[in-house]
Amino acid sequence: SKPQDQYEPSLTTLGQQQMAVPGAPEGVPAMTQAEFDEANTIYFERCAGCHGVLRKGATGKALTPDLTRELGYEYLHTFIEYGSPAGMPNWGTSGQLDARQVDLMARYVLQDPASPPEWGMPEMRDSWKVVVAPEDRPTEKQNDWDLENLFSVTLRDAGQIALIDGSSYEIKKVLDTGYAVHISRMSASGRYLMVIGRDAKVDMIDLWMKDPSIVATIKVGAEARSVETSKMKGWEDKYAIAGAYWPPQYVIMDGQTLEPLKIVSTRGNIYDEQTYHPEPRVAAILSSHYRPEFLVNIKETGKIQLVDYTDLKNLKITEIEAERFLHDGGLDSTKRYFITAANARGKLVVIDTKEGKLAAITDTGGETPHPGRGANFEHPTFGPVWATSHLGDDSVALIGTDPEGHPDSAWKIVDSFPALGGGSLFVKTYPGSNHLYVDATLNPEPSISGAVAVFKIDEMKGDGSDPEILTLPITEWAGITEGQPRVVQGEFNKDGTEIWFSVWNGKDQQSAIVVVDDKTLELKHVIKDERLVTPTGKFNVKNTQGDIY
Ligand code: DHE
Repeated sequence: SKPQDQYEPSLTTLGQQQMAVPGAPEGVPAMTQAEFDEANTIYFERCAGCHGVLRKGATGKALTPDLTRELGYEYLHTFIEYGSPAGMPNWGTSGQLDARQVDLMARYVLQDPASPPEWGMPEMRDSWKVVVAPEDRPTEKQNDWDLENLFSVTLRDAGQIALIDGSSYEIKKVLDTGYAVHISRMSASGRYLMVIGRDAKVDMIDLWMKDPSIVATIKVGAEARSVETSKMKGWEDKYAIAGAYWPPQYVIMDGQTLEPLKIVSTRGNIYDEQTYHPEPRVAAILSSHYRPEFLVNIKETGKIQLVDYTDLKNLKITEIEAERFLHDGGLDSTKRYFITAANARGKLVVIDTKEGKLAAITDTGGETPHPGRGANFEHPTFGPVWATSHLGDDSVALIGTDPEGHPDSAWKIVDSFPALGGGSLFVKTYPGSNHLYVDATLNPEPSISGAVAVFKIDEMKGDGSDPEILTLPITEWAGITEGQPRVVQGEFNKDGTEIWFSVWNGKDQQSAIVVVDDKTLELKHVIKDERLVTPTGKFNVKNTQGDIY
């Protein structure tokens, strides 16, 4: 099990510090302190990401007591047990929460929310540790690993990442990190791997060491999802940035040591109504290839900040009015445009990172777009397009991304067609591949959440007819029969010849990674290992370094 870092207060403790002693208002089921603490931890680990720390809602519905008490215990219990096709996971029937915990959570959301404390420079500096100083690190690569083909795989509930070799499928190393690492990002040089836990712990791994290890670590808040490094020419590996959900802020750090240099709060007014929001969380962060800037999505207020990192003392931020509920997104194939989902608004926002301006806001025609980083390919009719699937329905939407060569299609939804079902999280293809892959991870139906849809790009007609869906039975290929394993997030190897899918099962159940041959769509390999606990995100070093997707 994972050693608890001594400086790292648990989320339960964070919640407790300011939590009123639970005495239930009239009509609200009572909870003991121990029950409230347990539910509070489950809430932070499972629910806060969608519903917000203050329970004001975003990807998920608002769960403030005025609303939950209106809905009542029975309704909440059923929702938590069975989920909904619109994206609420079926926590009970999937076995992720047991009957006692479902009851606990239904009672918990009827109570007043706990508000965790702030996390400023003193707390960050206390948590910051340089394990190996830059001058004590190797000056050249000291191992024989094929770094470009290495995959950093999140072992979500174990609080670890696995480094897996892309040709031998061997687990080279498992590292203890923060809890439920959300993403891995590579530094521009391809040397440093940055990971961020849901608990806002950032770890920096030096892949040049004989035995790649964590060389610096810091905790940037209580809840977080994003980390990135400076990629502009001349600024490679100079800075890192991490965005937090709680407190709502981001921090710019030294790219060699993670020393915290500048914290920027994102609290402020919603872009259109111009009313104050106490919890505008930092969602996706990307690094511009055209300017020395980080692109920071601020979810609840609907703003995208372009943060110029050339002069941190006289920080220049371009703030773009975009759309509320900004979440994930990625670059187009030229890396000039950033396309990102305002998920609860059903929209895509396009930023021109060269001009530093809004290029377009487009309705996807679907419910809750969730692209991950999206998928770039050359459509036979519409030229370069970028794809997203949806959490709330089965549709895949394609947006034209070539304003020069295909001005008529640029930033318009040029086609939309059904995949396997709602609950999709990620789409994927690769330069040169003829396949677009679409998962349906959160679909309540096991035969759907356990499979992946594939579409042949050269057969996309663009005449309004739906392309044929090929279904890959990934869970069946993994040979896992227990639980409701969910297939999530395809990622290609360095040559673009294989795509890897996680088969994500319960913590005490068997999980796997299934490797598919991209040409033949046949099963190539199944990685099973007792260390592979709840694998979710997979990040190939080369693709992550070069923003290839
Ligand atoms: Fe994610 C990306 C937030 C649930 C796996 N997820 C992101 C990003 C954000 C985000 C803001 C973009 C980061 C960036 O690019 O800088 N995710 C959230 C949530 O708020 C949400 C909805 C709820 C929560 O409680 O966290 C959520 N995400 C999940 C999961 O349940 C997933 C499937 C499993 C897990 O590990 O928790 C999950 N999210 C991922 C992955 C990526 C991601 C694998 C990166 C995709 C990529 O290809 O880059």
